Amino acid sequence: NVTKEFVRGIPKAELHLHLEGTLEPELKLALAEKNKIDIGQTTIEEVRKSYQFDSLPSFLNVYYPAMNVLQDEEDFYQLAMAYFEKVQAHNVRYAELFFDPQAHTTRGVPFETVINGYYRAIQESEKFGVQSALIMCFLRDMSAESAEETFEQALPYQDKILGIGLDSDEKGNPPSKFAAVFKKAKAAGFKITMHCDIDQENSIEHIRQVIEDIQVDRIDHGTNIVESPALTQYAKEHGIGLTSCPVSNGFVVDDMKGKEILQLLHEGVKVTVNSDDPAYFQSYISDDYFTLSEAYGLTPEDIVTLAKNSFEIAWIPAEQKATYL
Ligand code: ES4
Ligand code: ZN
Repeated sequence: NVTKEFVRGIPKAELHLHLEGTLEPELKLALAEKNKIDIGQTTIEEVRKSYQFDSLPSFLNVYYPAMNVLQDEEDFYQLAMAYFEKVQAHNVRYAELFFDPQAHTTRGVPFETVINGYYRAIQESEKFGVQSALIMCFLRDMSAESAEETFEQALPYQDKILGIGLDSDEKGNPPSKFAAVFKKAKAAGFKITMHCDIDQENSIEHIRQVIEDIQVDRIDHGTNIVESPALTQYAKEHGIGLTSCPVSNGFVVDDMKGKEILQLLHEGVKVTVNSDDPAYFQSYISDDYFTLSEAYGLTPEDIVTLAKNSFEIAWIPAEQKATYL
């Protein structure tokens, strides 16, 4: 049977994690003090109490303002290093990490401050037994023009960015809104992924767009794909991975979507388990595996397949995958 120790012990890759979502209350308060930013709370308990959300918009309303405490390169470096230090115990061997440059550039923090801080940390992650890479996300509730500007800002740093993604509020912001900039990103050699959040309006149409029109390499969340046997079959045949986040799902839609995750897993679709925003959902990756397992009765084989999938759909060369599998 599946124990916490068993789940922790399995080597795994984390493929759906927002670096800004790793900001623990302790670091938030320390950076607020250092940078003289009033965040409205002064104790850990107060910060924790402010973490009340039952939907994506209510989560994002806590999430973005908190980022004000991130000001200089060292702050971004510290944030990412704290994550690597923490997930050592979870046996994370490889991590592809999202970051949101627009959440910082729009409040006056230069792009280079963000990328230099994060990149320095990922270069040092090996110290904690983790290899890592960065995925830059566009905020889909901002304009396509803003995404284009951000893409231009990223080009001089292309060697430091493995892939490009799309996150934030999906309502009214379909993948097609960003088709042009993702076409450019693909042509420039970036890997491509997009969030297709749980139970969105037009969920299946959004999933169809990312697969057929944008031709993504992966889909973040995307478990509504089970509603379309044709798209499910396509994802299976083409090895398009899904990065699901059960505990996060539980917060934003009150359903971990374990039934869908297991269905996809057993059909042979490369679905994975990830933590999304671990500081906010108080669940690091092994906890996500374990919580899902307890709620849906996963077998040890299910856990092993999920972990294997995480390396299989990672954006690393086949020779390197072989060393993890
Ligand atoms: C996010 Cl849970 C979630 N959904 C969409 N965008 C996000 N960015 C960070 N967490
Ligand atoms: Zn996410």
